[in-house]
Amino acid sequence: MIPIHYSAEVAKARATNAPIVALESTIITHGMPFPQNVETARLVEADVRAAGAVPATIAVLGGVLHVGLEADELDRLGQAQNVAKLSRADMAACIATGGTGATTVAATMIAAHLAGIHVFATGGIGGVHRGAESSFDISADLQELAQTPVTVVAAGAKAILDLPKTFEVLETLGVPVIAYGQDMLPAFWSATSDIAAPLRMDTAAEIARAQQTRTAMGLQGGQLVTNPIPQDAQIAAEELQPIIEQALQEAECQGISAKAVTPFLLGRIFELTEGRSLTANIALVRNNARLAAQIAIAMVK
Ligand code: PSU
Ligand code: MN
Repeated sequence: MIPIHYSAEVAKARATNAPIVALESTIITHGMPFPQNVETARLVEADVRAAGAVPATIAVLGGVLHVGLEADELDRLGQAQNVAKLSRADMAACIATGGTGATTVAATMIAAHLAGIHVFATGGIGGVHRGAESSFDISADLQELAQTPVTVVAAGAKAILDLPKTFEVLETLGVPVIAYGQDMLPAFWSATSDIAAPLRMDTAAEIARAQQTRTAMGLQGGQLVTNPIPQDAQIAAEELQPIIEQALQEAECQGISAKAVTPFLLGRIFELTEGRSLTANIALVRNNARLAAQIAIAMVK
């Protein structure tokens, strides 16, 4: 096993078998502007604590995998320039070469599993991009859900993606997609979509039991829990649609590709909505952190 550096709080939680919620760092470095990124990361950690669990924000700092960041480490990461965006393909190389990188959903799941953490909260997972039939751009997050046993709580897949194709691929990969408390899947900035949820669960205890049952059956992989953004924080899909179209067109004109696509789109949508997309994004991540804490608590019971 590679060495893992635990924050003081996470080390204590591990020693006492307290519930832990993993949190990713790409949302901090590539998903939100400074200073709202650091403020949000702190709020999300506080939400996990207030709900009775311990937050473990994950990143690679100077070649060392950190599970749980101290306050000063989080501050520095939130302001650092040129931080790598790490997924399954590049996390080991970053560690081996002494680099610093932020973990995406895929890389955070890998790290959480290495650290024995079963639940992880984020904003929205990556998925199948629009136009994937020619670009082949499908996030490594989807494959990770199929192989690593971590329950990921998100507000769905980001609405910049092709949502029907994203959920088709998840079904093909055998990933349980659970809507929390409603019949339809949420769509990140909007609480609902016109896609029926494959599974619905109304309690954290059921979600915890479902993951534990998969593991007991010897089934690989995690589950995606889609948690709708709170009603008062959502942005209507009809309102966002033209803005998403514009951002996508600009990305194409400017030749944005590979890892740069998602950060570019989120950044442009932030500008085009005059910050409202970020306000909604913050509300949904916090909401996901609270549900993830309840699931982590149910898992240790
Ligand atoms: N959730 C957010 N904002 C983000 C992300 C998630 O609210 O920026 C990040 C996650 O790290 C996710 C990544 O894994 O976006 C997807 O990137 P890509 O599409 O390149 O796989
Ligand atoms: Mn991609």
